[in-house]
Amino acid sequence: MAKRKRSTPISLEETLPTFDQHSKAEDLSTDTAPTGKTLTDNMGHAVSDDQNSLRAGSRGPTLLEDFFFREKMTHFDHERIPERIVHARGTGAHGYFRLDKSLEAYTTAKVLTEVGVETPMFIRFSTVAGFRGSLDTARDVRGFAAKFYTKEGNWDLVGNNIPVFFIQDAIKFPDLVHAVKPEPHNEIPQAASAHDTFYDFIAETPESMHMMMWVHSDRAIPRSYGMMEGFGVHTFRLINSRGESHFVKYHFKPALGVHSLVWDEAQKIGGKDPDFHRRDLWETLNEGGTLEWDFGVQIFTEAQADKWDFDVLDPTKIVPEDLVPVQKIGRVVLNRNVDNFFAETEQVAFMPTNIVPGMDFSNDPLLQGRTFSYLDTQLSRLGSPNWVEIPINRPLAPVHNNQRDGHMRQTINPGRTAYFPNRLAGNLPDQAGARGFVSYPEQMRETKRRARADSFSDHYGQARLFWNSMTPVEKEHITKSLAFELSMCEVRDVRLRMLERLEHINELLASQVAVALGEKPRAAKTAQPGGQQDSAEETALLAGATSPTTASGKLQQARALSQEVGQPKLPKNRKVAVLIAPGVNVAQVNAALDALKKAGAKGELVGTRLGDIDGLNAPKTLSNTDPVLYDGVLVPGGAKSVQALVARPEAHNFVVETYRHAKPIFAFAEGAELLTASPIGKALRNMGGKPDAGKTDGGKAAPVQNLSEVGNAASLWGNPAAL
Ligand code: HDD
Repeated sequence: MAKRKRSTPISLEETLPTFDQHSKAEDLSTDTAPTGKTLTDNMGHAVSDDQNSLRAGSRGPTLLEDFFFREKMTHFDHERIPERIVHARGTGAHGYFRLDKSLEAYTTAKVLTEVGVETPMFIRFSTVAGFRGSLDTARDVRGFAAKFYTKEGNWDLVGNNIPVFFIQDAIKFPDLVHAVKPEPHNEIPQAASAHDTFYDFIAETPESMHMMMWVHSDRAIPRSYGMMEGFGVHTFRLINSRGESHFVKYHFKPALGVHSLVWDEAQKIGGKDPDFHRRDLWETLNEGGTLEWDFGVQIFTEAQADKWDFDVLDPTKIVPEDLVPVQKIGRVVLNRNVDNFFAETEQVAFMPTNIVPGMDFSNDPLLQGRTFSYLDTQLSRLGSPNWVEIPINRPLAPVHNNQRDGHMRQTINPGRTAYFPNRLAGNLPDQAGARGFVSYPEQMRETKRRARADSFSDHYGQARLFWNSMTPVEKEHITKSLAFELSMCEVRDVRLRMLERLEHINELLASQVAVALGEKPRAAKTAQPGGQQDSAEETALLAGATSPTTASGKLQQARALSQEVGQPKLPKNRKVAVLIAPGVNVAQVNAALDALKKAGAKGELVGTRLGDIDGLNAPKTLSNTDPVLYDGVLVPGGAKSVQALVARPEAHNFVVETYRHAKPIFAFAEGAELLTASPIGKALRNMGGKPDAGKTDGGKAAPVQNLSEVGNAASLWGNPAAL
């Protein structure tokens, strides 16, 4: 696309010269700083010496007239902007949305009706509670904020990887955030909800119980951003050309399926590589890979919604996919890293109010409050109403209006009229009328009051649905997570009040958590500390193709909620550590790396030392990386190499930790000796050398030509049955 001359009037109807997935990249390129050979200051003066300030004599004081020094220092002093009050820690990437199926029956929005068009996108992923420099793998909700640069202006879907929220009304948001952030007197703990103020608030806020189930599930510790779902959370509206309204919920379904870390891994990764998710995204895109999601919608009418026993305006509720299936309508692909983190990822600003004609809000009271908060926050974060001109934020659609001036205004608006109506400029720019954004003319006959609808009062039904829909392993993880977080609360009363809440969801869950907290079991059922017992009807889920329902038709379980059921388990974007030392069987290593690559996975050489080992290049060593950073480990043959590995405790640790976290271990030829020499050797021998549910090849030497099985064995990834 040619460089846009922003001062030339362009009518709304005029189509953009070209519009495809690259349009935003081309737009951003108009602001990319040229790389020159001569160092200059910001006014273009060539700098003679950037290493010595101007002094009175070589040992005297620095002179005030040193404008090079002052400019450089002043700029540096002002390089930071306030971090986001929530979602401060995050990272983002560019990509596009391709529509495959038109929603013309429901909306006039071009982004959802023009099949085949590739709309440029920017997505920022984040954690909620931690500061900007905190770790990626905290137990937390992940922000999933998507900006679509559509022909009709920007559309932001500012969602999360969890489809419900903690609270029902935006007026409670400051309380929620104050409670979960580090406590104000000592600013502890960082990026963790495991503390008293959070659970004090939650225990007094029963509407948060459904969300509690999700944040204690494995969803809150994703393996990567490309292995988590995204949700618009709220019910929104779509409006078609006849002016009819339908409700809609938006979904992003990851092509790789939903997969998670286990808590032990997540905690260790936090120390070993706090940038774990950020690095995964960066490396994948840098190596030419992509992160992809199916984009889907649940569409339903107000009349349908009126019949359900929950309120679709209540953001603590999902619309189960068994009631309204998700129709996949297109593909979201992330394929390009940013050029500059601050300019793009830090300055990107999302607003739920960025919607296009053919869309509208619902009366969800959380969404209603959000329509105020985001513009307000951008003003304080980015410092001026002209933040909309920042390259990453400005739309591809032309902008022309009478807004002027303010801090850091970039646009040069020619002419003398900056008001409407005007006869001097022919009343331009003119209003679009029905062609522009028109709010849905909903009939309102309510009495003004501060109150919550009765239909918002069931706080436990869907929390139970979630719990009932979990597999035994998933239930065990939720139980352990609750036990962990509540055990970190110092005030016993906070723990006891939370146990009372849990009792409303499931007595066994409450009892098991109680026992772990040193309290009496909450109910008649016997609690097994650390264990999980369930009644038959609670675990009946896995077999059937559809979710079982109760006789009354109410959902007892919903298959889509479990991440162990029906998710694709693919080797793509997985990373395997290949342990090598001098004397390694190079042919085996190369064959293994090839096989992994063919399967879409990546092998990373981890050497006993850095760099060259028998002509192979190890970018990592046993000491500068860790098994928790990989999805599996592979030990190739080569007697000398394996001997050297057996002599290194870190190599044993690779085998043991990978085994503990139920990730695949592959050993070829002599490589099996590391397995048998390691502390898991005994376990392997006890198994009679038989494969342990595919975790190892049982210590048997696997011929090189069978390495393609690396790809097949990778189907094990996604098995959450770890510690
Ligand atoms: Fe929010 C940021 C998602 C409720 C107020 N929110 C923010 C981001 C995401 C969400 C993903 C990060 C955007 C980025 O990457 O820049 N927020 C949600 C979801 C919610 C939600 C899915 C419930 C369904 N948020 C919510 C409420 C309020 C806010 C009820 C206040 C009324 N959120 C904000 C904010 C932030 C924000 C303070 C901080 C930074 C920003 O907006 O740009 O305005």
